[in-house]
Amino acid sequence: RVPRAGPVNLAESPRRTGLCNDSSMSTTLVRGACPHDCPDTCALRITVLDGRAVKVQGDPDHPPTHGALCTKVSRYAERTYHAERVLTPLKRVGAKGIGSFLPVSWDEALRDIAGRLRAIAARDQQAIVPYSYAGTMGLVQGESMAARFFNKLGASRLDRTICSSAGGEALVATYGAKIGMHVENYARSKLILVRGSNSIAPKLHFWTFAQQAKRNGANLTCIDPRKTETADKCHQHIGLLPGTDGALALGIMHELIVNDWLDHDYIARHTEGWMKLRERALGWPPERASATCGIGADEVRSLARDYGTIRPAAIRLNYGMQRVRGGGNAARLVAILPCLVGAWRDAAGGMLLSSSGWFNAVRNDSGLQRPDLLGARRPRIINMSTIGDDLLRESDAQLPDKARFGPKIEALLVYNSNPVAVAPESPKVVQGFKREDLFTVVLEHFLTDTADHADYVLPATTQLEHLDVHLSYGHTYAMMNEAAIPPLGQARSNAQIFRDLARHMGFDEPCFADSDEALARCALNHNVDFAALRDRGWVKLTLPDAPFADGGFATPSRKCIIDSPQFGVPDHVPNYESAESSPELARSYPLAMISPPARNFLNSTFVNVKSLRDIEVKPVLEMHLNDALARGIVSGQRVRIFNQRGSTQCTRCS
Ligand SMILES: Nc1nc2c(c(=O)[nH]1)N[C@H]1C(S)=C(S)[C@@H](COP(=O)(O)OP(=O)(O)OC[C@H]3O[C@@H](n4cnc5c(=O)[nH]c(N)nc54)[C@H](O)[C@@H]3O)O[C@H]1N2
Ligand SMILES: Nc1nc2c(c(=O)[nH]1)N[C@H]1C(S)=C(S)[C@@H](COP(=O)(O)OP(=O)(O)OC[C@H]3O[C@@H](n4cnc5c(=O)[nH]c(N)nc54)[C@H](O)[C@@H]3O)O[C@H]1N2
Ligand SMILES: [Mo]
Repeated sequence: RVPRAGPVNLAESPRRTGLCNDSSMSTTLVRGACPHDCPDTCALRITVLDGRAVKVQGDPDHPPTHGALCTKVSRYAERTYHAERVLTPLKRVGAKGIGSFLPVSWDEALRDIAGRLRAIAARDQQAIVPYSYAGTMGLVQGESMAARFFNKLGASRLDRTICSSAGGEALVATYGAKIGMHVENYARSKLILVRGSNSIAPKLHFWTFAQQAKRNGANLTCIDPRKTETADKCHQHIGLLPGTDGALALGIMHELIVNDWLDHDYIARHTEGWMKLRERALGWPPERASATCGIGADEVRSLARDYGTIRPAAIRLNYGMQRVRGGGNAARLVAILPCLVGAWRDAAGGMLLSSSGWFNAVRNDSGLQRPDLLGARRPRIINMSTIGDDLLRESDAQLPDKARFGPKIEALLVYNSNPVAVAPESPKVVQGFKREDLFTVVLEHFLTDTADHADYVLPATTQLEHLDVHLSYGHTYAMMNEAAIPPLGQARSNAQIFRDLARHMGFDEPCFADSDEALARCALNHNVDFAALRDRGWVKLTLPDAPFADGGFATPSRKCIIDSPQFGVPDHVPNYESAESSPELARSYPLAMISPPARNFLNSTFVNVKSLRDIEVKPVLEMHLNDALARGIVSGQRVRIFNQRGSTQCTRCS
């Protein structure tokens, strides 16, 4: 008999059901999915002992997860049972921002919130704004009941632009959708260019495949301004200046043309508009690319030689490189490269930025989100990245139609996001959230910087406490997340909270009564067998191994679009405030700064988990030794990082 508190032998537990009971050990093994904003979307196995989740592990049977989790998510139970969890509805008693609240009943909170929203909606529904992102990427606890609620209400819509819009648009313009290689196939590549992606830190699962390839003799090159942990483990590191990936791609194209390393047959049959780009690329000899990118001309030449001659050649692109002014153009140029050399002919060749578009065939967004509830109304769209400015805007009804913002924002409902910590131009965001005439409701696990500014904080369940269905932007499996434990305290799932709010608002369409399970069943169409998904925990999409070996992109012509009707031929577009675009400013502020994610946090999530905080210790600045010496800055010294727009403080690490 296994001791009750002892380790659970996963290998001996039944695997075939979503919920596996083994009463002799009083343990349950539950299938889950990692909810976080990361391409890996791991399959989880949660061990529940006497009703308490004691262990969160990676599922060894799910190929992309292969039994491994990142440090953060392996501590997910520590986060769920954290002493600071918000477990009752809270009502503000002090000034906005200080986080002073008193517990209230659900009934009181819901009645009061519904009353406030009804009063605002009676003036203008668009004065109410939802604010959400990818705190959970679940289809049920993301935009399901919440979307129905806001559609019925006629609230402003939110454009969710904070992370990946430029790269996503680039893929859609080039391939017709956000589609790419199967991540597993990198294991068989012979050349891998890791571009704008610190693969070891945020998404260790791609890295496992890259390492397999490396053991089989593949050449790994990291293209990143920073010498990351990933760069250290690649054969080559190309340390280009931030925002110059487009110039590097053009320089590579130049070399592919003059050395005739092009796949003319693939270009002729599967691309549109190459001749125009060819002409542009001929203006980018390695010397010009090297001057723009701040690297050696030889580096451009040897990179082009590798890319033009080694097969299979794969590119792993990530969102790090598209958060600059020319990011969309650069992502398009990189996405065109595999078509020029015919890399797509191999299953282990091509590129991957996002795989989320493969799921377009199985999603049922209109059934889940019910845009029909809007009727003929077309509410304005608020860009989540400008929320600071927008919260500070007055109504401008006197302006001509086109310039109009519409009604002043009077209410914000925040879920799955922490805008006060993550939205750009924080001082404005904070000032906006502090407005006494703004009514703010935050659905949260913790008193985040945003929750501190709320009128009501509503306790939300974590991934261990609710049911959900997940897709991925890094692999091609649909995933199931079963509730492993009952909700803690008075926590309710996001979907439940919006269901309750809908009832209090008097929304009586039957769709507002759908349970979380009904929403999960509705999220995917008949192309996914829900019973199989539940049974196994995941279902792999049926896709060809080498999806574009013979063209077949998702564009109307089935070709890769180089000359886009909407955007023309892609070009290198210099970054704002770079030496190229504003030499004056660049003289005053000659250093470029980028802020990649912390390895042990997930954006602002997990920052309060002590074991992870202990690893991160404090925010650090990494800088080149020469730049530090020139300024007399030594290791461990506190430094101020500033430009004309703001400043922050960090400790310089070695
Ligand atoms: N541990 C951890 N993992 C995470 C996250 C986290 O916060 N922590 N966040 C998650 C989220 S939301 C996202 S979007 C992804 C982000 O993960 P990625 O998409 O990989 O993006 P970043 O980590 O922001 O940047 C990756 C690398 O891009 C480099 N980079 C910056 N600018 C440029 C450039 O102009 N050109 C090139 N070539 N490289 C550049 C940075 O130095 C960095 O090493 O990670 C997810 N995973
Ligand atoms: N300072 C800073 N700013 C950033 C980034 C950064 O790393 N640092 N990263 C940038 C990027 S790439 C992105 S994608 C965005 C990310 O911005 P956000 O999507 O806002 O990400 P997080 O900061 O992780 O905040 C997510 C919040 O959702 C909550 N949450 C998680 N699950 C649930 C749930 O089931 N229900 C409810 N109600 N809440 C839940 C978490 O507790 C957390 O507070 O930020 C961008 N801005
Ligand atoms: Mo992100």
